[in-house]
Amino acid sequence: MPTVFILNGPNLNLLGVRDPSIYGRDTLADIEERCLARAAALELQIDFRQTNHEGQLVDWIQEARESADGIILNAGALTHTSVAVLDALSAAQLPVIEVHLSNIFRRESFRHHSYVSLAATGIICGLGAQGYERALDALANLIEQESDEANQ
Ligand code: CA2
Repeated sequence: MPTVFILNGPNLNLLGVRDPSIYGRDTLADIEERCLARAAALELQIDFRQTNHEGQLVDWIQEARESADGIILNAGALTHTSVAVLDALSAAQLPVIEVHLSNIFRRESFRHHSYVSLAATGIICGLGAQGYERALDALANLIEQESDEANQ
């Protein structure tokens, strides 16, 4: 079964605890459960992780290069600051879906720029927890397309 790494960056462990008007009421554990159910339906295996540390995120993206078929990434605030995360994603040479719970374009202007987008295949933002499920749908298609092309 193809494997998808679902990686979450700084402060996403606080979901459901504060700011429900921006990020919704789901905790990160709730989002993981929704992803597990959707992945089972799509016949994908997922590895769902969260870290508050930039270097750890870079290490996991490097690991994905070896062990995964695609990446779903909500890099949290590192989205707007981290060239290191961008470089790791570029090196991974995998399909990447960038996810944000909130619509970053309706928020402060510093959230309008994303380094992650420069290496992302696609972006989903503003749909709350549902965005992770839609990202799995998109990755399932991309992974299937890649395997069809490899078998031609
Ligand atoms: O909308 C998103 O998913 C974000 O990636 C969330 C990040 C933010 O820095 C990005 O601009 C957009 C923040 C995650 C922090 O989540 C919290 C949850 C509850 C309470 C405080 C922070």
